[in-house]
Amino acid sequence: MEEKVKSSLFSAVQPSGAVTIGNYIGAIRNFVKLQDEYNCIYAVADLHAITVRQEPAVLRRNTLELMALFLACGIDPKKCVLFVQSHVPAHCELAWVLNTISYPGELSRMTQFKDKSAKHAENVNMGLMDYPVLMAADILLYQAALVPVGADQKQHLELTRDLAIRFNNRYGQTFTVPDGYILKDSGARIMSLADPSKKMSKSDDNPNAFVTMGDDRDSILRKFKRAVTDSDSEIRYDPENKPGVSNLLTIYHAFTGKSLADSEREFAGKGYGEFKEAVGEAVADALAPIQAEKARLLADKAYINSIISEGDNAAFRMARKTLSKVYRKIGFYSGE
Ligand code: AQP
Repeated sequence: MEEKVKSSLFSAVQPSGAVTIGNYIGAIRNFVKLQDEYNCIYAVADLHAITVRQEPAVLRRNTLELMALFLACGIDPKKCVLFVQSHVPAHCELAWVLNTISYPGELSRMTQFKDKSAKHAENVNMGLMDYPVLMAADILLYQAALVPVGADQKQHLELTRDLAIRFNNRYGQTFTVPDGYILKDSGARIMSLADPSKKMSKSDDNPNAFVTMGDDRDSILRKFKRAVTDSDSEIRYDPENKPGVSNLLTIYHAFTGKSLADSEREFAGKGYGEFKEAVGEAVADALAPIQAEKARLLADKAYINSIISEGDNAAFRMARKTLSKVYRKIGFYSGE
């Protein structure tokens, strides 16, 4: 029987802080769902993380922790390629080539560049502006047909497509032009608990704005208790008029699997206090086994290092193949 060729899919998470439940709901838990159906390539994006100033020891620790979290959440290294971005030099090499077909105008228009430049006004560096070109290199190196990203990364994916098409038009068919992959029910954009008009971010200055995957039960309950809601008392999913309550309902739905409508019914007539406590309990219950597994894995650093090393090697080979093709197409002398 003819075996169906699986499409390739690439995604990455930055080790730029403690991973939040936003990263989990929007990205990591979907990575797990996709691993049987696609050739999945997942990276810890440390090259991206340094576009914002990082403490070296913390960056190193966050990289290991993120790898352990990927594994604890159920990403299976036998099914996926799991690696550290800076260990595969082709990412920087292809980004350089793509820079020569990218324009400052299109990069300075990116919402994330504008947001992060405003937030890190003391460190508006070229890497921050070039972030989407490196992201394009990440995706195109693996000829990924699909990229599962949260709604916040859509604009960057659009640029990746533009660069792939621009390169292919100039040098002949080289890159697969990727599509965004929005899983049914995964469009969720988790918002800040302190300001539900902003997305939840691991680098938020206010630690009450986010819940990390490593927070203990007491911190989780406390953060949900303080979550901003509204002066009304109805528990109803209505993101426009009730963004705080809707965000909590989305989180409850994501961690319990109960539909939004069932969740609304469950809390009908109940107060915000009781509702927030139930959301906190549901999140703490869901995170407990992941936290225990992560701690178990971190106690065996040699095992995590062996997974990284295998993933690095596999990624290196795949990336090299595309990069060699690119170098040939643009006319770099190979000595042959
Ligand atoms: N709040 C969110 N809701 C849903 N999905 C989210 N993602 C991030 N925040 C949310 C998704 O997580 C993946 C990894 O993101 P990243 O670490 O590469 O960068 P990011 O999008 O910039 O995430 P953060 O938490 O906001 O990091 P910092 O604060 O360092 O910039 C992506 O697929 C993203 O869509």
